[in-house]
Amino acid sequence: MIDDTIAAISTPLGEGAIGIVRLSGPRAVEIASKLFVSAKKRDWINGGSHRLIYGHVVDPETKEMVDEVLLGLMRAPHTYTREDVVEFNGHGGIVPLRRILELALRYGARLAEPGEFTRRAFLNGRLDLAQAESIIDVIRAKTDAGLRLAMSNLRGELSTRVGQFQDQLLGLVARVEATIDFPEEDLEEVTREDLITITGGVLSGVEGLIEQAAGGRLYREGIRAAIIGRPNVGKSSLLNALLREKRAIVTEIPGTTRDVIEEVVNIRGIPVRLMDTAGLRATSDVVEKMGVERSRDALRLADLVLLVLDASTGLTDQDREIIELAGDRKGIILINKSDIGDGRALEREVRPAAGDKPVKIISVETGEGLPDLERTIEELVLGGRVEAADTFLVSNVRHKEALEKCREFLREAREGLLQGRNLDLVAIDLRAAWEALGLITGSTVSEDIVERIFRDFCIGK
Ligand SMILES: Nc1nc2c(ncn2[C@@H]2O[C@H](COP(=O)(O)OP(=O)(O)OP(=O)(O)O)[C@@H](O)[C@H]2O)c(=O)[nH]1
Ligand SMILES: [Mg+2]
Repeated sequence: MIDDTIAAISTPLGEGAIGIVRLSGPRAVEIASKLFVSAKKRDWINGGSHRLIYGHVVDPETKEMVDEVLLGLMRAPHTYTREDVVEFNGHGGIVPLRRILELALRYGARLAEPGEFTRRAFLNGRLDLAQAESIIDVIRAKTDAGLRLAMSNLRGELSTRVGQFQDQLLGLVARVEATIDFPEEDLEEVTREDLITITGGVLSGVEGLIEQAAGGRLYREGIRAAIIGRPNVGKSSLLNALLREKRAIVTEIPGTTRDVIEEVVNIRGIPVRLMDTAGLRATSDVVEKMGVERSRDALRLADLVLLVLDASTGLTDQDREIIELAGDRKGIILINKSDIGDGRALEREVRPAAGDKPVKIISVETGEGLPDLERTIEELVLGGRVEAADTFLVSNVRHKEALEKCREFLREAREGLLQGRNLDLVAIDLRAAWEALGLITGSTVSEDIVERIFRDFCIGK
């Protein structure tokens, strides 16, 4: 039983229209009642729950009015933490919020640790671990698709699936153990077939989730893409076009970009960290030389390479060198400036050197080929399987590892059943598979893992 009351500033520190100090725990209302004076001197404490009451925070010792607030009163159990929660909605400035927090601490609250509110929601059974983790993903979502994915996990869709697998496994364990207990009724052929089928069913379900994990991670974390090419081919123009903003300087002078410019763009729901780089060429200019070095670093860091060529100048030796430099990295060759050059001719010329990189003809100037480029990026990073973001249930490495662990035990169990291995051993593997799944929802997770997960949260969440 949790018996202390925690408090924290739950909004970002800085100037804002409002700021919130949140309290949760058995003494939340009592502590708030010492600091808060309702404007109409109402008996708000004994009134209904889930209300906003207008009034002031007053220092009980000095009688100084600290801030004008709306007090949100939410009584257990229908609250974020399932405990009594009080929120002071004050003016969003560091000083008034700190003062309210200090008063709450003075009258009996303890400063909350990072993620402690959410942790209480977990400990009190309002959320399972996967749902609690998805709250960070909601906060950190970079695109609408990423948000949809996080929200589907918050609603518990992954947990439901995992829970179904766990139920099936428990059923299996029960059947296997029943057979162990009554060895004289040796396992019949039909029953063994049955067990193999069910184990195989859970195994393929788990494998399905693992397969999708890469896609889920993409929507959550995104990828890095480097735009490379020789000077003046239109790299910065491409960054601006994908960003829909004039971020990088564009001129007709080769060597305009001297440094790596990074921006996150939303490409069909996938957050892509685009790096516009200095044009690659041999140069004696010191600054440009350093820029070229950084371009090479960006290329090394990138998950995806966008290699830009210029249709109006044709393929040069420099272009060939750059194509070689990109090697067999995942990427797309873009033939730009098709509005003033023969894109098709250059395409024919470059194909033999392109390897398995798709070659696309575009014009940043007219916008030709850009929607198609975005689709190609999506297909390439999703490995050709383009699906809606919320069909990817697994986006978290920890969940993926738990599923992989489960898969190993299930394979072992199925092997055991197929080879007629001792059922005691099969039962051990099935139990271990069940436990691995519990790491996701938190039903079998150890205290220090829980600790580590919530440490990642912000204070006040
Ligand atoms: N006609 C035409 N001009 C383009 C196109 N894309 C870019 N340009 C022009 O090409 C010139 C160079 O564009 P940038 O985007 O600065 O080229 P860059 O590759 O970033 O060049 P560096 O930074 O010097 O390496 C500018 O004058 C652009 O307006 C295109 O599709 N068609
Ligand atoms: Mg540039």
